[in-house]
Amino acid sequence: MSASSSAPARDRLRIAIQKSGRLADPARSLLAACGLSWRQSRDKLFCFGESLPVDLLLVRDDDIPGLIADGVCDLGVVGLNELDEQAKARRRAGLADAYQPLRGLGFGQCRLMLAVPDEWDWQGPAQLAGKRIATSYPAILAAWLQEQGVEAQVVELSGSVEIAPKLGTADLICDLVSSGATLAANQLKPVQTLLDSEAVLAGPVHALDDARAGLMAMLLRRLDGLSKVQDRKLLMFSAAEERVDALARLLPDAEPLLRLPAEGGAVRLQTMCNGALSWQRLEELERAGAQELMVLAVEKSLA
Ligand code: PRT
Ligand code: ZN
Repeated sequence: MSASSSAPARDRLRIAIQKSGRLADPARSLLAACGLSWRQSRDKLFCFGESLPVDLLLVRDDDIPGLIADGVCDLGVVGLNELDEQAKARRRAGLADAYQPLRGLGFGQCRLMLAVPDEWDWQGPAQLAGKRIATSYPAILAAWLQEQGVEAQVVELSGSVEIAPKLGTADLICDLVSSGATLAANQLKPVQTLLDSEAVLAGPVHALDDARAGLMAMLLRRLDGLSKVQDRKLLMFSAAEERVDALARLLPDAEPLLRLPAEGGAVRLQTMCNGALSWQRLEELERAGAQELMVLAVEKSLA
């Protein structure tokens, strides 16, 4: 039975986010940028939505998939690594899928990787046969080993995975890596990626069938609007008519130049650019005849 059909109808959407940790602040900022605001309760575990009927539950990231599965929360912001691990563990236990990633959120990027002692000469997965691999992601690792047709021993640890080879409790590790500094500090080197991860908005596998459905659709549309304008900049400038074609050639990655009505001989122009517009690039445009250059960040879009 789906969570939506077993739970009583609710008219407020509930989103689980990490209480503290790497994903806590970016998750809150992103939801605030979607127009949500909250009154924080005294115990600081529940934030009542003020601008919209969308409440927050502040929890440990490990609990987020289960809260969605149980219908306690409708959505959650969690690392794909955590969601995928728990989804694979459910499948191994013969349970039906209960949540899915709905949107990548563009923060919390990291990779789940195999890392071996520096002195190893890595030749590929076959080398793992009979080895002990320490990890906090036993289900993802077991599924990957099975795909590779390799039999190795999975040593499950809840933390400090990177010191396992030094302690002699494992031969290598499977852990999250972002800068690689932790591996290097422990004389380990990354050799194989099992999962590219980032924070995702996770939701139920079955559509909601009450007032929350509309709220969820609105939130997803706003998130899409934000991701569309991320890194987009509106470039405005003026130029003499005879310089316009040369300036357009300097902006091959921008949308076609839009001419705005202007007084006198100069033409007012604007275009939407992807990515950063460096000072260097603006100076180059200036040398080619652009004047009154202005770069504006784009905040929202419902295009
Ligand atoms: O208390 P709670 O259970 O909520 O938090 P937590 O301690 O379990 O999670 P937290 O806040 O550490 O991480 C939350 C999520 O952030 C993870 O599930 C990932 O999706 C994401 N994330 C992004 C990372 C990293 N980057 C990361 N580098 N999570 C952990 N790390 C650790 C990694 O395990 C290793 O110990 O950082 C170390 C490696 O970092 P580098 O930069 O040295 O490579
Ligand atoms: Zn955790």
